[in-house]
Amino acid sequence: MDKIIIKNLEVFANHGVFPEENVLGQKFVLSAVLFADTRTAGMTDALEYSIHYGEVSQYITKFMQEHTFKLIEAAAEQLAQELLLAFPRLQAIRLEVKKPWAPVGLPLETVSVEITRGWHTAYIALGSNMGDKQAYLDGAVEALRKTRGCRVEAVADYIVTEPYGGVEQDDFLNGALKLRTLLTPQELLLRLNEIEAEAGRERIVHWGPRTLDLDILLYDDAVIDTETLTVPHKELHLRDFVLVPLAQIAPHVRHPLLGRTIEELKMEVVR
Ligand code: A4P
Ligand code: MG
Repeated sequence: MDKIIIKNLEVFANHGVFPEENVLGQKFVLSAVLFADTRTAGMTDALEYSIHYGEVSQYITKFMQEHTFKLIEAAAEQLAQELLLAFPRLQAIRLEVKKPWAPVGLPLETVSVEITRGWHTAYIALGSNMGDKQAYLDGAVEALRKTRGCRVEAVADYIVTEPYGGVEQDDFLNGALKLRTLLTPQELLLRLNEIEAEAGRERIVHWGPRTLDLDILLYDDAVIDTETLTVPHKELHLRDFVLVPLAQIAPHVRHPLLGRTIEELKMEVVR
């Protein structure tokens, strides 16, 4: 992807573990690589299609001066997040915070932290088969919309489906949504679990009735297999109640393990 690069912006600010650092302040030097598509700006010569590096530099300066963190890790993390939220064309950022006057008592040139953060695309399955099912699904969409660092970009039509998995229970209402997120997969799972808990979800019977079930179907092209999280979702390719809504919003997205598109997977399951 294209880059806009800001190198060695000096800011006098008050971050540090020692109380003197928070009072006296010191020099910080920041560099940022802004990842964005600059093609249209390049072809039209119009700033509105790019990111104003002057505004980004002002933003960085103000942010560093208005906050006090103990760690440059925290300064970098929070600043990267704020920039990604504030500048819509910014897809990802590599940010380095250098501290040339770090009180180490040795003749080093600088210490620094460098991080890369950005927007990710996740697809979430929604399901409910208790109470006011539509209200539970709508509530989940709304809760994700309000989550900091999450943007709901598309919501599939809800569909009524017969229960799958052998447990005798009421019909489901199922859906899927596309999310742009700054959260990591684990953070996203925790947030989904919170939203389920707020909907009164109790885990009694595995695969049993639930007010709200939120599963991560895909997260970029990530392949994850840990005790708490499997991505792509283990049964994604087997379930019509997942593939039908997902194919509505992501027909051409490819399953990173099976190499087939969602539309192709759907056609195999729905006959
Ligand atoms: N977990 C692992 N990977 C993921 C992931 N990609 N997304 C872990 C979300 N969670 C993931 O889930 C158990 C654990 O799976 C979580 O703690 C998480 O760490 P759970 O929601 O607590 O329990 P569950 O719902 O009983 O299991 P699960 O696997 O979510 O059930 P399913 O597979 O979603 O099946 N029939 C129809 N027609 N429509 C449905 O929506 N849903 C189910 C539940 C059964 N039959 C259905 C439907
Ligand atoms: Mg679940």
